[in-house]
Amino acid sequence: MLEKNSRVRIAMQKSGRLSDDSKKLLTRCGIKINLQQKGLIAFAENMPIDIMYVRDDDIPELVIQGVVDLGIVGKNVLKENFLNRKEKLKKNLYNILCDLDFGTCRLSLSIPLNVKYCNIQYFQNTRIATSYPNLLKNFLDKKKIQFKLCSLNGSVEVAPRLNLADAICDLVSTGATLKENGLYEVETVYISSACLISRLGKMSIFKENIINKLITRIQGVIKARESKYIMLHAPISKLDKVVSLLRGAENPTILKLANDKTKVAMHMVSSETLFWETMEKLKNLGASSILVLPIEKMME
Ligand code: PRT
Ligand code: ZN
Repeated sequence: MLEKNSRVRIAMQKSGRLSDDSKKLLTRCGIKINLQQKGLIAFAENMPIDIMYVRDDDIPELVIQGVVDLGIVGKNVLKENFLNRKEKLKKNLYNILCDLDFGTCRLSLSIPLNVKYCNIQYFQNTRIATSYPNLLKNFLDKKKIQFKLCSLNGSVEVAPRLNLADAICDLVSTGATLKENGLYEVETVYISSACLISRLGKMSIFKENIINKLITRIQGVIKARESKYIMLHAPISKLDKVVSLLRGAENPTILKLANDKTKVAMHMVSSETLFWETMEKLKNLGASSILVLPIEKMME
């Protein structure tokens, strides 16, 4: 029998850098979300899962307070939330269930291009604009650097031009925003990516089973995304060398060719990512008919 509140509630970003990837991940996991629903909560049609669309900064608290069972959020937001707590509240507040393969970025200190940077002492008594005051203070305190905080919620990168600050501490992914604003990175404060967290406290066996199923599927989706199915013909004398070029392909399937006794066909799954370079190296070893295929789903 289904108990009350037996649906697993997941909080994810409503609109922003993590929202598309979060939705895609759940869709890939086979969860059919009714995308027509525009409200705060959407219901999955084929699993007992509800999605709550919120601002990313609210996700840690929603999980900590038990309003939702799971959350998809950047580690930067989690760490900032943690550091913002009073000392006695800095305990284990949620579980990180798995790392996700999106939302990758770094929180960096950047300064104007026309300023020379020697070392961290540069920041002594400077004005630094950021939306991450706690991560910044935590980093600079360890280096015994005093600074003046210029707390901004958005458009941090314009602060030096407006003479509001001498430097900024902001998230960077491609670096294009810094470039456009005449700034360059000099120190990495924190490296981040998205993760799946769960609330503490007892859950029913029913919910635990759904969550475990979801974690297995997420891990399968991530594994499939970083893996490729490779088929090629290789000289029998070079099999070991071929395998050594392909990460994770230690156990290939080997098949005879109809009309060539010097070569065999090899089928394998590999997590090799530098594919053009690797294909050139395979070709140099005498491999031919190289096919690289994406993998739709994977379960070990
Ligand atoms: O409205 P809401 O509060 O939900 O969203 P938000 O505006 O606070 O957050 P959003 O959507 O900008 O970011 C959500 C999360 O995505 C962050 O907490 C990070 O975990 C992750 N993430 C990954 C990023 C970036 N990459 C990123 N590049 N968050 C923000 N940026 C911004 C950065 O602040 C800067 O303005 O993108 C710009 C730099 O990007 P590049 O590519 O030019 O370097
Ligand atoms: Zn936010």
